[in-house]
Amino acid sequence: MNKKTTPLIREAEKYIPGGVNSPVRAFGAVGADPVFISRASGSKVYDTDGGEYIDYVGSWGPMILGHAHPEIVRAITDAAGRGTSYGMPTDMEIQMARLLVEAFPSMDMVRMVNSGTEATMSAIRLARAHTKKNKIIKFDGCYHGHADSLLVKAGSGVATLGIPGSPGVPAALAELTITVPFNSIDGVKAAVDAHGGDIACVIIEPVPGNMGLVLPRPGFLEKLRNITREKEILLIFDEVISGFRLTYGGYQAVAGIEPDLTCLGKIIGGGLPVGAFGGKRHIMEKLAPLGPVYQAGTLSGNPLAMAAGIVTLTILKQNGDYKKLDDETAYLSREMGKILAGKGIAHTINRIGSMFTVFFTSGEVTDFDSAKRSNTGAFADFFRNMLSRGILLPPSQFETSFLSFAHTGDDLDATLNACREAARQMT
Ligand code: HOZ
Repeated sequence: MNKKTTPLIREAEKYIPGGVNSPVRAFGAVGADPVFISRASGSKVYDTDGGEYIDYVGSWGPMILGHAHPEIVRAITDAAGRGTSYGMPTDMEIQMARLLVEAFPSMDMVRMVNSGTEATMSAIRLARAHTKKNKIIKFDGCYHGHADSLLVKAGSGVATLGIPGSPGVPAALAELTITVPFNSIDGVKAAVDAHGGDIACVIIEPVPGNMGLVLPRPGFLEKLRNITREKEILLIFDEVISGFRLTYGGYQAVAGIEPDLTCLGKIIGGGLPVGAFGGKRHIMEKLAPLGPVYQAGTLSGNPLAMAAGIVTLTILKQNGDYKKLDDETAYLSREMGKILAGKGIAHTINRIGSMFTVFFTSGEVTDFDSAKRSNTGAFADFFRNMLSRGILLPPSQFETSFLSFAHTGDDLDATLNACREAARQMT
């Protein structure tokens, strides 16, 4: 680990709670001080001491084209020269909306916001207004940002820090959030039976990436769609992570399912703050100014974010070789598995496309409970060993690693060499 980061975190702690502006960055769960980044390029990030790391965080998902992609940098620079914010509509917002609607057949209309949290929070308000019902169902370990209703049994930083319940969220509000184990259709049926006609929506990450990576069992999402349709409950897919990550468009296309509302973020902003939610016209038309459901934002549709997002989506649409990314990630995770197995280290690797998580348990990981059975001490040990060898993984067992189009064969070889040494150290 580099020398300058320790003083920087101590300095940051004087002014910023925990020294970080988002808890998962604090490295607390892996027993290390955070790496402070000074720049990034392609597959690499560089710390303030000049240390170089092959990056599998990818800003928690957005950087699918790699860092500082020249066309994105140019688009942002050009946009900035024309002004950084107008608080008025632009033609770029039309281009972005058209790209999203064309990529998601379930969406006729889309509203841009500034983060995934805003997208999910707004989609839930819209679902409640549309159905005139109050309760929502979410899944244990799924994370949909930090809006009050969505922190109940949440993944990501909430899981990493082991925060019980949701202090600061009024009980009366938390009681409206019903939680169910991921992959449990019986759990969904029981919740729907118990709460009768008052469930407005079910919100789900179709491919959860915030309890580590967990995959939906075959048939689970279809059954969820059938139940929600039958009971007139809106189905919201949170594709903030999975959108444009596994294919051009959403995982919903891969699964062959049309949710009622979709939430997006991360990749669609090419690394700038962005979010979006959309769905069928008759639902979206309930939003102000057409309808009574209020939702707004001074920076929504910001020209820099639109410029970066449009270029990112255009490159992905024209040249996004998702099959190559899938093959490379399959190779990396398979070889990592062989190395860990060779040293007798209990592990399970979940992977889909360019997303993967190494869990330190020999059992299957299919939901939050099984994810929590992973040996987080072993993960921390592995993380620190990899970091000291120039490999930056997400600093929590309950997150997902991402490959980008910028990762090279040499990067993968270097990662496997580091993994070999880490595994040797761990045994
Ligand atoms: N959803 C991201 C992690 N899984 C957000 C990162 C953060 O909380 O800073």
